[in-house]
This record gives sequence, structure tokens and C-alpha cells, in this order.
Amino acid sequence: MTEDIRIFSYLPNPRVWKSLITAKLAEVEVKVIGDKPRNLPKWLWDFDAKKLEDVDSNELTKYKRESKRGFKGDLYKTNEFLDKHPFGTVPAGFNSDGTVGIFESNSIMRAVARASDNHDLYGGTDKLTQSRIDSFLDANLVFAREFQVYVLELTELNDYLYKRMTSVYLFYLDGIEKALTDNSYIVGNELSIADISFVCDFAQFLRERDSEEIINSQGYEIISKNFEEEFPRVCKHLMKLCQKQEFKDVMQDYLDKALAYKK
Ligand SMILES: N[C@@H](CCC(=O)N[C@@H](CS)C(=O)NCC(=O)O)C(=O)O
Repeated sequence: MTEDIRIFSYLPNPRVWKSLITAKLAEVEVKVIGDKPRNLPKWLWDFDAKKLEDVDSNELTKYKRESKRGFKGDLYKTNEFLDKHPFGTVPAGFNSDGTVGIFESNSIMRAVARASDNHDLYGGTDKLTQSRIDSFLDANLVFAREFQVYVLELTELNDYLYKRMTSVYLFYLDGIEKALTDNSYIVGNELSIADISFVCDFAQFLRERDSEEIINSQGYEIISKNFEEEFPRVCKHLMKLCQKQEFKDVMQDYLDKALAYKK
């Protein structure tokens, strides 16, 4: 079976899980190509991504680019890749023949949802519901970008970064808690890609609990320390979604340790 969407990324990657969970629920074919994070500098980033050992060594210098975010040193990206992915990031999504690049994990997930015959996960045919889902996806990206910086700087925290992350966390979770007051899902009473995106990004954030010692050694507390008590609806929602088979199949035991956290 040919794929509807192809994704190149380091793996495992919660940003890719958004698309994989959506694909399972909406019966879409997604092909994922990638390798462990530390091995991605040894790949040529392209629609037909391949290991550098399979590329003519005389060609390599023309693909060499300085990494910008989340990687150190050089990466190897084709001009075609950068044409389709002007920000040069992974996960990098493509349509089935590689003529269109789709970047930003929420947008790749949306492309997967749109590729399905069944649009229930993305508001069905109701344009306003689709727009409301988009609103949550935007709010989620702001949160995700902020904690990407926090995670990358985790061994060199400072008051500015820590306070900023704390306020973004409280702002975002407060909104999700309110959204869940009268609804069983983030948008209304049906599962949508807003829930999928929330679970994948927030699960990644909760893994700050694995770094408690590093955070404490710099004189700070983990930001999610009181998550269960402060945001009971969000917590219940996260647990409920993680128990769904499609989420479990993709995320496996990723959250077990963070959710078993004892203060
Ligand atoms: N908000 C983006 C984040 C993507 C991103 O920042 N990717 C980084 C790795 S974590 C990257 O590909 N960096 C490439 C580089 O350093 O050149 C998403 O959700 O897809």
C-alpha cells in the first residue's frame, strides 16, 4: 500500500506520535523514516532520506549545513529538502510523491487527518469546529516551543527562563482545565486532533520529572510538581486518553514513570 504522508525524523519523537495516533484512528497510511536522535547527523535529510554512508563522499560538502535548533554541529540536507522545508526542521512531512513539504508537527498531523475519508477528528464538516480545533493547536504550539527551549537549557537554568516557563505552563494548563469544565474532550464531546496534540506535547513536558535531580541541584523545583492537584481535569483527561489503544500502541510506556511520580 502506498503512503498518504511520509515523515522523516529522529525517533522516537512525540511530535511524530501526533501523526501516528491520528493515522491509526483515521485509517491513513503514514510512512516514517528515521533513526535515533544522535544518528540523524549521519543521514542525508531528503524526501528519499538515506544514511551518509550510502551517499557519494565527494558530494557531501554541498549538503553540509550548520544545525540551528536542538542539534549540535553539522547536518546534511539537500537543496530539495530545504526548498520543501525552508525552516529545515524535523519532523519533516511530505505528500506521497515528495512534491509538497509539510512542516510543524501540528500541521503534519492536520495533513494526516485531512488525508482520511473520515474527518471526525478534525471537526467533520463544521468549519467553526475546525477553527476552534486550530485555536487549541496554536495555543499548544506556543506551549511546546517554550518548553523546547526549557528542555534544551535544562542543565543551565536561570530565573528568567524558569519563571517564563512556569507562567507559560500555568497559562496553558489553566486554559485546558477550563476547556474541560463542561466538555469531555478539549473541543466539545468528541475526540479531536486537539486532544492528540495536547497528549503528545504535554507527555513530553511531564518528562521533566525524570530530571528532578538536575533541576533541584540548580535550586529550582520541577514545574509540574503539583500537576495532579492543581489541574485535576487535565490530569484525568490525560490518563483517559493514554488508556485508549491507539495512544497506547504508539506511546507505549513513555508516560508510566512520570505518572507514577511521588513528591
Ligand atoms: N515546532 C516544531 C519543532 C521542530 C524542531 O524544532 N525541530 C528541530 C529538532 S528538535 C530541528 O529539526 N532542528 C534542525 C536544525 O537544527 O537544523 C514541530 O513541532 O515540528
